[in-house]
Amino acid sequence: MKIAIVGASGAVGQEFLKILGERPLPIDELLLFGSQRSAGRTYRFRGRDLTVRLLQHNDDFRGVDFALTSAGAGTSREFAATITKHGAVMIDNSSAFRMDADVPLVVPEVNPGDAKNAPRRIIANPNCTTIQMVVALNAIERLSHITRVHVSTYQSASGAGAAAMDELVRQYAELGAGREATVEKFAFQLAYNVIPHIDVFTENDYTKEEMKMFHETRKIMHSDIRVSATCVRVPVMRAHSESVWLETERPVSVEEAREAFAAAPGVVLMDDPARKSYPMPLFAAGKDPVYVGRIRRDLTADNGLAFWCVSDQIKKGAALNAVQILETLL
Ligand code: 11C
Repeated sequence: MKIAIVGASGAVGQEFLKILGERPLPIDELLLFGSQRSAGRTYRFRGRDLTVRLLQHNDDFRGVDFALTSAGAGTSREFAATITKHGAVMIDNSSAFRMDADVPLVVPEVNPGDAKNAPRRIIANPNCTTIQMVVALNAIERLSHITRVHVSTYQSASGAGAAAMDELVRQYAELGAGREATVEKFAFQLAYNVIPHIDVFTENDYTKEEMKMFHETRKIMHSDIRVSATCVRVPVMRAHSESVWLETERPVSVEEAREAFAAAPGVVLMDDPARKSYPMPLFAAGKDPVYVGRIRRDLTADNGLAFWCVSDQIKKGAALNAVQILETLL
């Protein structure tokens, strides 16, 4: 099997390399692609040094079976035809094609069957906030249809990329040294702050990030579910947290919900508040699962439940989910 990574030097690209190296996939050849800035760099994979090639409109993808792409929506749009023209399946981490009717949007724990119907040979990886939420919601949906969700997110710097992670570290260092924090990747200083603004604002005053949670959740779950989100950047390095409130058609007890989460694929239940057992981003960083805890009855609606979930944004929120899509196809 021949695999390509597009955007190899980015935070998600580097995670692709790591995950592909760890999993028992029959990879005969791995090609790395990047921009002018990263072309020529070398990365180690399974004991060999691989050099990043410049992504160009040529025949470099001839013979490639799967291309894992994470270089931004603009690059995905520009290069989709070049990547797929010789038969490669493009598993795309960007938002470029997610809502296209002929492009499946897949979270393997929820809708693995959708991956098989990709007429353009493009499969989209959802937004990280959506992925971790639907993995958890799917457990409850099996008990009773979820009609609506309110969610507030606590999103790590990693969602804005490797340079943003560096910026957060630098801001704490600058402030600690008595200097002003440099702000480049975020709308404001993130150190010692939270910013209720991710991606651009849309006409209805929600941000694009918040509307992704509305639309992507419906497509993945094949559901009329409505999601009202507030997405917030917090000074955390690489795992996103979400405070989720949901309403089901029939009441679901906390005990039923706990059992469902415990049995759900991709979920680890961590819900023993008396022993201070609940998920936190510091400890979810670098791990695969979606951790769920703080499960409780909603106090305002008979059919309401509340919970808290945490997952590594670069892993399940991006690279791991894409590799799992590839594994689903194999
Ligand atoms: C963030 N969720 O945390 C974003 C990053 O549509 O793939 C991923 C954006 C996307 O900033």
